[in-house]
Amino acid sequence: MNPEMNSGLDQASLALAARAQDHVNSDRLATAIATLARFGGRDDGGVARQTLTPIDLEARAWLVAQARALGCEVFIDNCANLFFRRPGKEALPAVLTGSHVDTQPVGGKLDGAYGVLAGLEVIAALNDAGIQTRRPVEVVVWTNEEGSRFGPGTMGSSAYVNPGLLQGYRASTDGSGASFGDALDVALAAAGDLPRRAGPEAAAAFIELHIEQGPVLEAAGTPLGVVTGIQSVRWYRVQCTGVAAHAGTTPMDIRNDAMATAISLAQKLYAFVAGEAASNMKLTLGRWHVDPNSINTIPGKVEFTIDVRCLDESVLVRFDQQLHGWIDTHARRDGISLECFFSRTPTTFPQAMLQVVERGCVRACSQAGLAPPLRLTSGAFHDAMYLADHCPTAMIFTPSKAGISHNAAEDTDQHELYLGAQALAHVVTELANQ
Ligand code: HGY
Ligand code: MN
Ligand code: MN
Repeated sequence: MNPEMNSGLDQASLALAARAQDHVNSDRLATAIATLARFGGRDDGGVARQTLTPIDLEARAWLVAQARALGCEVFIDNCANLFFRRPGKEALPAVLTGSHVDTQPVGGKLDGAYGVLAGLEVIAALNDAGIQTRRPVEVVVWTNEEGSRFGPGTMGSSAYVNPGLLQGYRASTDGSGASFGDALDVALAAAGDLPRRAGPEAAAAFIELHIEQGPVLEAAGTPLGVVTGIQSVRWYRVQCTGVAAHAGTTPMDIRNDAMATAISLAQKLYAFVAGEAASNMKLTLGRWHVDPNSINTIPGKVEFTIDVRCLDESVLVRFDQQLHGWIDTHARRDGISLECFFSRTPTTFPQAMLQVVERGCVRACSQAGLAPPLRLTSGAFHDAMYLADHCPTAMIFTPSKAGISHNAAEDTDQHELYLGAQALAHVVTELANQ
């Protein structure tokens, strides 16, 4: 953390933090969440708002209007990240908060959106409390965190920290063949006269509020989590090529069945993760393309994706070695191609930031007469994993009902969402007055 931030506990900034926390308004936050959820809202209560789709651009325009109504200056950068800036008394590096508003193809109303809207609620609370912080405060909307339409994930935040990545990201295509670069150019044009931020700026800290998307906090009966870090993640694309042929006339022993090749690999992957139960490794084969995808034609091409996660990076290193070995020794080796297109080592948030987060969470929980916050690691990745390379970074979690996310049923009690925003207000205000 910045040296002056190690100044120990500053009672004045803690008093302001408490005042900001007490001005968070639960109904205003709930209304904002319900309103944003209408952009891509589904009949089942979920949200379909994939990155840089027209509905995402409409949601972004609404957020810009909300930010301006709160008195924020608005900026955009070359990856269409949006920055809602509340000026501070001094032109010091800002305290950043925020998250993403793009969703999975069938997502919920909270994943990402909650962190952005709670950030705007913090600004509203600072306005209501009449607090002008020493440092500027910025709420950020990071582009394409999910990576579902255009892989990899966290494009906006990673390209903010390392602008050299953007050129490669532009070539990424979605299922229709549209490129991220073209979608980005449309988004930048739609942003009109928003001042363009040329590149990354020094930041005092980044703090991201997010739903846990897992079962830990709910099982522990605590409404807030102090996130200590994020597990590692790797994404692969496997392409198996065989020969399309007639399902009824082609003898089994002369087939070059791309699905048989893909399944034989998939079985080895599941066997590996079953053997790694102690490491809590996770494997997901989430997206499959079968060509020609006909009931009575032997698949000529099968492409599937691999998402592996583990807190212990050495497990994913071993997995990678094994995966290459299985492919290199496969009978159909010539028909198999493998591409790793996303890889991030584990993230650990600094102790000094965890203490600031803990102070905000403890006050919110104790004022509500609830259990104190729990420290936990994040199973999901977040934009915070790249901001951690840029400035002192940390996260706050609220529980997810039944641990469900990336699902229309994603939900969290409003009171818990309110407590999370209260904790965020305390953390942001304390950091912005240091
Ligand atoms: O996949 C993830 O971990 C994140 O929710 N996009
Ligand atoms: Mn998210
Ligand atoms: Mn997500």
